[in-house]
Amino acid sequence: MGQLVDGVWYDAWYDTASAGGRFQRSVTAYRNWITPDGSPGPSGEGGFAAESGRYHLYVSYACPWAHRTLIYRALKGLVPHVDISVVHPDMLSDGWTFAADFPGTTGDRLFGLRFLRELYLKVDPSASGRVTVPVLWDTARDTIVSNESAEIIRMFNTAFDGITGNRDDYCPPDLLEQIDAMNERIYDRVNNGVYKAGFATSQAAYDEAVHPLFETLDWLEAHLARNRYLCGDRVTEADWRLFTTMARFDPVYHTHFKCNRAWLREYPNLWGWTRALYQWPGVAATVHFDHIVRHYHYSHATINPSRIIPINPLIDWTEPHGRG
Ligand SMILES: N[C@@H](CCC(=O)N[C@@H](CS)C(=O)NCC(=O)O)C(=O)O
Repeated sequence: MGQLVDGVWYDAWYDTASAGGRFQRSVTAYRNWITPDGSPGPSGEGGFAAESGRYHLYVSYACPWAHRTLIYRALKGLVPHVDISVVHPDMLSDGWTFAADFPGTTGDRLFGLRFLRELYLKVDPSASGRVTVPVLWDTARDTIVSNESAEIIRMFNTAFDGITGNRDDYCPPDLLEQIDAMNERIYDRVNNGVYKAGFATSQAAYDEAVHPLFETLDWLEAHLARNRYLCGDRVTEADWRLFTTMARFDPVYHTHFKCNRAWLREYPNLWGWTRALYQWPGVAATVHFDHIVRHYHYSHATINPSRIIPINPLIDWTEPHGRG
């Protein structure tokens, strides 16, 4: 775990002391968009036209943000068009690496690099900042298109439709406002809320994160009693964004991140909804519990210095979800 400062790698854990024990997620650096014709998207610059085989996605199977992009790659028929490299689940003093001695890892399939940071340094030899997954790489311009999962899934939703013929829309214009509002509520309190609770190094910071997290899970439980999906009767982006956090809840966040007022499986509606999404065609193959459980427990030495990987509850993900 570390970061780049003027092109040099420093091995250091998150600095929470300067913020009263609070974990503060840093701002994403690359914000360009792939579009059907290469015109610029809502941020960044243009020149990234959708083409089969041109883009490469760097992911960790453990990471909930990278997981969103893998789900969209599966749902939108992008598997034959956007190839992937999968990092090793252990994120230690060198950050994410391309070591390939864990099942499912691929090494760096484009350049044979050893460390993910070397990819960032290819774009800017004096780069500063965190080296995160996912990274969407452009093999034509040899640069990073985006390392912001929220935006990668928005572009995957439509940019390649002319190539794949897949017009499934998880962000339909009539629901956009509702989806954005749902995302905002859930990002801060749940997706990032579990991290804020888990990485907190003061009681106050933990309390500030964990109560809103469970208030939101309670609210979601009631909401899903009345609604099949988060924004009504259609699966939307809001569902996929929440799903990757819920899939990790009982195996990791409950115990490792101290989000333990309740288990996900104690919420009948939320747990049924999570299973319904897990059982959605193509999704189960994107979920790799071995990477998930290994990554968090082995990498976060400040939380789990013994690096013991816990036994974990036996969870039946294939149990019928009963949600119609
Ligand atoms: N804003 C980014 C966040 C990605 C992110 O934080 N990824 C984590 C893995 S779960 C990471 O690579 N962390 C490495 C670090 O912070 O040094 C996104 O959603 O794409």
